[in-house]
Amino acid sequence: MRRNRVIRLLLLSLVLFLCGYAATAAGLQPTVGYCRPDVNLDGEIDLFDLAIVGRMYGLRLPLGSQEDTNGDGSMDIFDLVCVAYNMRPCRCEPNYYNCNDFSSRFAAQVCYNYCMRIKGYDVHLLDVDGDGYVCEWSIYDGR
Ligand SMILES: [Ca+2]
Ligand SMILES: [Ca+2]
Ligand SMILES: [Ca+2]
Repeated sequence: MRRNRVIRLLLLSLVLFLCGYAATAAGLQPTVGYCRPDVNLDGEIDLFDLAIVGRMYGLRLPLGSQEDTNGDGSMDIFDLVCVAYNMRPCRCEPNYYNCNDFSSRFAAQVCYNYCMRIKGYDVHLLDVDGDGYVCEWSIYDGR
């Protein structure tokens, strides 16, 4: 009995896989292996996108809904992973933040490290003395 169930599940998986493959081949939106993490279409992948997925977690949606990152009609772990995996710690537009915009010095350091990697320089001017440590002069002593 259990063996039949396993075989049925395997067959179902194969059918779903082939459906996705056929849809892709036909130029339709694929149902698997697809990730559109900018849920609110604001050009950034951040906590706002994650919050939308979290709020709608477990819901069934019409196919192709904007909030559904992989277009499979349900808000589930795949949508959470899609957003979380692509999230950036902060924006790297020049001088967008000051030290007191971050919840902690550590958060500022994470942002600095990320933008240094992406842009190659201290876009927010968080490290005035250039020693690689941000917000040292700030009276705010983050955790
Ligand atoms: Ca977004
Ligand atoms: Ca989904
Ligand atoms: Ca410094």
